Amino acid sequence: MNNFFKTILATSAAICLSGMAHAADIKANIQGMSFSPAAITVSVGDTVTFTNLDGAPHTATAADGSFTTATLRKGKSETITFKTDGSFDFFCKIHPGMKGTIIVQ
Ligand SMILES: [Cu+2]
Repeated sequence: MNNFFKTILATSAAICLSGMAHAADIKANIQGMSFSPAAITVSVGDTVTFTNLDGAPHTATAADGSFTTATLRKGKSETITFKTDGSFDFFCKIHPGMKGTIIVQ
């Protein structure tokens, strides 16, 4: 790699880091047929990574349709980015009794 591309890469990384400074990734497990935690508060721009620890497949799907994970099998994760504020109820499409709420502020 020549120095020109090294400079471009370093600059890109710096811009990326400064832009991401306040974004957090919140971990949410799906375990024992429930979301843990079931109530999650994040800031606009944050991500939530859902990881299914159950043998049963699950999704995390917004009641208003604004987001959904794929069907997550055991050990699989998916990360959702929250770009708008509000309160978002979510559930598992396969087990609709599993519920949670994400508050984006
Ligand atoms: Cu489920």
